[in-house]
Amino acid sequence: MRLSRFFMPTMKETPADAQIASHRLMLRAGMVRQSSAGIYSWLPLGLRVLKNITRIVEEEQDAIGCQQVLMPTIQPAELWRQSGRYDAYGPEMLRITDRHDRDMLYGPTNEEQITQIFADAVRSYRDLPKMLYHIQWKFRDEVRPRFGVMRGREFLMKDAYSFDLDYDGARKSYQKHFVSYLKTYARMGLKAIPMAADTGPIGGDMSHEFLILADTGESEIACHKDFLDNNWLDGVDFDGDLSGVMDTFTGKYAATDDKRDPAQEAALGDDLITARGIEVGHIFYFGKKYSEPMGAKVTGPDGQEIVCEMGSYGIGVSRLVGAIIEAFHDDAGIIWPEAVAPFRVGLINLRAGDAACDQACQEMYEQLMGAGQDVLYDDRDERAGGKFADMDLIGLPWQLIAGPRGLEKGMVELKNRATGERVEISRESALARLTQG
Ligand code: P5A
Repeated sequence: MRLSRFFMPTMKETPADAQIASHRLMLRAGMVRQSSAGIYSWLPLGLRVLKNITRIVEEEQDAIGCQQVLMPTIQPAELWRQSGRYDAYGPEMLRITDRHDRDMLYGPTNEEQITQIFADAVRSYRDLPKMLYHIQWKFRDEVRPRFGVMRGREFLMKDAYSFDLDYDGARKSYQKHFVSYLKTYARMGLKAIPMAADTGPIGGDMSHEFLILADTGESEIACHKDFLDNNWLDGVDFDGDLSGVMDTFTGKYAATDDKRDPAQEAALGDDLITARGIEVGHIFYFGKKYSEPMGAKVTGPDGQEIVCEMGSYGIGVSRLVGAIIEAFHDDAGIIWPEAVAPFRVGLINLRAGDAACDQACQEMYEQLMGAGQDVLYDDRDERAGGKFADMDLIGLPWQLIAGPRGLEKGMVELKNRATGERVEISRESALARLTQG
C-alpha cells in the first residue's frame, strides 16, 4: 500500500479527552474515530489489526473443534423472557421496539440465541458434544464508556458456547477453552493470566477471567509472582492432558478483586503480587441455567431426556487492540507484535520525487510484495523527520529506510521498531532479512 493513497488520518496533537496511551495512540495513528460515546468507526489501519486478531482467534477456535456461525446483533425480547434475563439484565441492555410494537434488543451476549438454535435442531445424545462460536458486535450501554475501545458500548466479541451431555463433558469443553485461550493470547505476544472470577450476569459456578497486567487496567488483581516469569508457558504440553494443563495454572493463586482470599494471600507472603489488569477474556461453566428453561435437551441412549450442560467463552476482540497497545508502546508510538501488525514493513523513501530514489524504492516495494510481505510504502513528498515520526507512531515492526546517499552505494537502513536497532546494510541483505523467516 502506498501511503500517499492510504486513508490514515494521523494527528500530531494529543487528543484532549483520551486518558490512556492506547486511546491516544489509536486516535493519533488514525486507527479509529469516535462516533458517539463508546462507539467507534474503524479506519483502514485499525481494521487491519482487528482482522489480524480475529484471524488468530478463529484459527485457535477451529483448532479445538469449535465451529463458526454468525448470529444477528438484534434479538427478540421473547428469548430473554424465556431465560428470565430480560428484566434481570438492567439498563445496560439497549431495548428497541420495532414498527409492529415488538420488543427487540441489541444483543449484549448470545446465550439465549444459541440455546434456541440448538434446542430447535438437536434431538439425540449422538449429536453431542458440540461447540459453536461467532464473532459479532455487541452492545452494552455501559454507565461509563471510557478508554476508547477498551470499554466501549459497541464492541466486537468472540463468544463460544458448548453443549455437553454431562458435567464431565462440560468440564472437558471448559478445559479445552481454558488451554486454547493461553495459546490464543500468546500468539498475539500477550501474557494473559487466568484468574478465578465472579460470574456476574452470565451466571454459573465456575469462571475464569484472562487478564493482562497493565497499570491502566480497570481490574485490581492479586497473583503468585511466578506468573510474572516471561517463560511461564515453557514446557507446557498444550496437546497433552488438558485437565493437567489447567490444574497447573489454577493450582497457583490468581484472583480478581471480588474473588481475593486473605488467608491464601497471607500464606503466600513475599510471593504475592498485587497489580492492575485488563480483562481480555472470560469463560463460564453454568450447567443448565439456559438449557433448562429454554428446553435444550436430547434423548439419551436409554430413551431418557437429558438437559444439556452448557458453558460460554468470551474474548474481547476489539478491546484486545487497545490492550495490545497498552502492553507495547513507547513515547514515540505503538510497537506492534508481528502477529497482529497492520503491515510488517514500512518502506520510507527519504527523497520522493528523486528519480533514482523513486525507482529503487519502487523495486524494493515490488520485491517485498512479491515475497508475500505486507508493506506500507511512504512515497509522500514530505520531510524525513515527519516520515520517521509517523512510522514510529504507527509502530510497524520493521522500517526500511532508503535515501539518495545510501542508494548510490547500494545501501539502505533497516530499523527494528521494538529494539530501536538501526543498521546500514546492502539492499540485497535487507530484502533477504525481511523475507527469510
Ligand atoms: C462469555 C461469552 C460474556 O459475555 N457470554 C458470551 C459471556 N462474558 S463477558 O465477560 O461479559 O464478556 C467477554 C469479554 O468481552 C469483553 N468486553 C468488552 N470489551 C469492550 N468493551 C466492553 N464494554 C466490554 N465488555 C466486555 C471483555 O474482554 C470480556 O472478557
